[in-house]
Amino acid sequence: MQYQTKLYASVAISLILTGTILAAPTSIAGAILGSSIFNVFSFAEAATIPAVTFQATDNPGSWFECSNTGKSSSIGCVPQSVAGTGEKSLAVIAPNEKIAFSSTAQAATLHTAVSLIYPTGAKNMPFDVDLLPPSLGGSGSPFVVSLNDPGIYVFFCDIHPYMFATVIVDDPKTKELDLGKTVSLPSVTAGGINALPTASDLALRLVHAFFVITNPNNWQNYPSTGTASWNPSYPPVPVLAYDANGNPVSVPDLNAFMHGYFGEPKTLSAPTPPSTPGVGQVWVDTQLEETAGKTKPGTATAVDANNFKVVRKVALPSINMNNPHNMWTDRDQKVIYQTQWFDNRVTVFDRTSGELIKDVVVGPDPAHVMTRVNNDKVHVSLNGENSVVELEPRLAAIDRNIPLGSPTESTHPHAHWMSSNGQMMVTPNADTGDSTLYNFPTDSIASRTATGHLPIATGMMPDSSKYYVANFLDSSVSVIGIDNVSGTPSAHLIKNINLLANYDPISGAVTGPIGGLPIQTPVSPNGKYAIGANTLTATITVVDTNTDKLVASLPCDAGCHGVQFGAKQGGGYYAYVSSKFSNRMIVVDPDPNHDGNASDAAIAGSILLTTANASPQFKSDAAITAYAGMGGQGILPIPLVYNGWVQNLPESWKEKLSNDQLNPLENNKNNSD
Ligand SMILES: [Cu+2]
Repeated sequence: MQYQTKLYASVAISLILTGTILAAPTSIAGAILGSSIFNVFSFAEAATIPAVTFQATDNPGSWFECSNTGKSSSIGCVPQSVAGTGEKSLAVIAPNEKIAFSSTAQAATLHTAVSLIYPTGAKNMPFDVDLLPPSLGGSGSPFVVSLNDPGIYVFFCDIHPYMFATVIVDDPKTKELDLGKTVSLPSVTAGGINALPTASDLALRLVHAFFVITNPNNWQNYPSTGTASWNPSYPPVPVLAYDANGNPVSVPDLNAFMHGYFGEPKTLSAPTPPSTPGVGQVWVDTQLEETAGKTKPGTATAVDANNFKVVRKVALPSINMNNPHNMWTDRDQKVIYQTQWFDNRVTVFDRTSGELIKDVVVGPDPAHVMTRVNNDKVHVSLNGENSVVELEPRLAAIDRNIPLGSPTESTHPHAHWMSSNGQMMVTPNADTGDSTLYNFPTDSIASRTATGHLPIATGMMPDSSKYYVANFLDSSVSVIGIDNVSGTPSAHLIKNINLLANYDPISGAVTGPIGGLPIQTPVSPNGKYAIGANTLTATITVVDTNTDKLVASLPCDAGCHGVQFGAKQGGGYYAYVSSKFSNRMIVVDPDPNHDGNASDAAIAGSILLTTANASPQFKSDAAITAYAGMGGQGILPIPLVYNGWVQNLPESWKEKLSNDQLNPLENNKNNSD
């Protein structure tokens, strides 16, 4: 009963608060209300044995690992010989059989099971349930749901939105595997899609993304010299889909079809670093890299920005560091704050020696971390909860939990941003579809602004006049204005930028820059442009902050995820971009001709994140055992060059920066005069 109560409460609250019912087309609101609130999963159903169970894990790729737990009259978990070696999150069952989601094995924190894609009108869809492990008080009983209608279903964790499981409910009457006629994606593009043909470009891109994400053998492994082939594998099985006119499209061999459609195999060339160096270091969380001495994945990798060589990897085997996701540093740039996203801890280690200073339990799914410029306190978002935790510098003590909504809500904040004067914080509330503006001088919520579905990351202007929120499931960016920045602030929505306006989801035609499933979107320190990483389209988007228009997109890698700005030697900035399912980091020069306009943004180079690119001084606290250089997520260039932080740097760092880098806001003012 707990699941249901929680589900209905959270759905109802989110709809009321965000105005989703009013904003969404009637059909989608109807679908949400009709299925999620009123179609109760009965206890009779829950009591019967599921054909397959997806267990939440911390393991790269197989985050929802399939096991056969009943007798399916179809295939059940698709064996590796068919699914592709490494693919463990795919099942085929017969109509009216059940599946389950469980979190009783190794998961250390809260995950969720949410229906993302399902046959239009399918019974029991959509749903959104919490999977709390017994170690955190979970009941231990799985969530069971009956899949009655043939077609393709994709489920995910909406805290870690690349934990995927796919189930095909196969109609025994056809000789192929049935993807169904159309699928609902209530919120994958702005406005939602309620009847996407299964033989459409968007459906194929999503199928492609699933097989790349969930199978580590399908990740992009760049070589250190020469070229390598990227050849993702798909099940070589016959499938039946339907085009936009409702006509059946029979594909005799999915593997051959996908290779033809996406032009695979592709050639990956050895990364070539930028010709102009950066300043200092660039840290990147290689969150999926596995090492000796611990059971959990993830390292933090440091790159020397002078020569773009890997100088350190920090795995912290002594604390079994679990999925390190995002980092920040202190005023002196001496320590690294490190969140453990699949756990409940935040950690601080010495930036120079890599040695652990402290490991602190803060709460479920710590996602992002930033400091406040006025007091150097540390702020960590609890992605599985409702608050941002404030800690003393170096994590010396936990000061308080800052609530982002009412006590009955679960806002699930992911990547917050702090204002350059240290007085405000903005959060993307993934579960309530809005953004909280918090005012520190009064210690209160100044306002909440509705965004799109699953807002995941924020980035703020250097003068705090407005901020950007990436809406993951809508493929849009909300631009939110802040009034009265220095007094009692309040926020209002300026506009939503549709990142897929230049894309036809049926034909796949692309007529301009695009971004699908956006994640991080920081604003440049001089306030000229916001650079976004987009995981579905594998593109880097450039938004001009003058016009708030999408002006360019550049190619990225599979699972394009993190962006941060660092100083370019001699002036200007680099945007460093990480990708989860690639072993390299891309370096973007957002404004090569220094005219303040980023429509000519270009890729300056890329950096291999494995020890094949190590400097002679390379050090590590553990040997890499698998997925070398993979999992790029949080990025942290040292020194911090954002307005507010750059002024607090020690002299030894300041002297490495140019005048415009030291005074980003002044420079901004001059340029716009
Ligand atoms: Cu999760």
